[in-house]
Amino acid sequence: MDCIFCKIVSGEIPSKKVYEDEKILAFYDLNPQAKVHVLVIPKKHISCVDEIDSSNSETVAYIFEKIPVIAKSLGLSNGYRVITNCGDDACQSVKHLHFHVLGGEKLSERMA
Ligand code: DGP
Repeated sequence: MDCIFCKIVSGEIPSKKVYEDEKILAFYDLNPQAKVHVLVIPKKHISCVDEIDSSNSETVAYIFEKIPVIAKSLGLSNGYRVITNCGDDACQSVKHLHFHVLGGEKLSERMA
């Protein structure tokens, strides 16, 4: 499958990793939209939120257990935003489920 994030998981494309274990990977976004902007992804390909079901929701729950740990390690003690885009209307550009974790500064009140 021609998926950029699967290639980042395999190491074919380099990334600046902030957390990794057997199930998930977190790395800095190439085009940061906040002082701190990392992406948290499942290693196993899931295309977007639309594809979450009982076969993979455990991994998604695991990601949400790890996001606070990752945020703490990045020093985001004053809060952060978690965003996921799904499909064309949301401008999802990489079709591998990912959660943007944004912080390190006061973010806009607008989300869209
Ligand atoms: P989205 O629009 O929600 O699909 O966000 C995709 C994000 O992925 C976007 O903020 C830029 C980031 N991105 C795309 N290609 C790469 C890459 O090769 N490396 C890294 N680190 N980030 C990437």
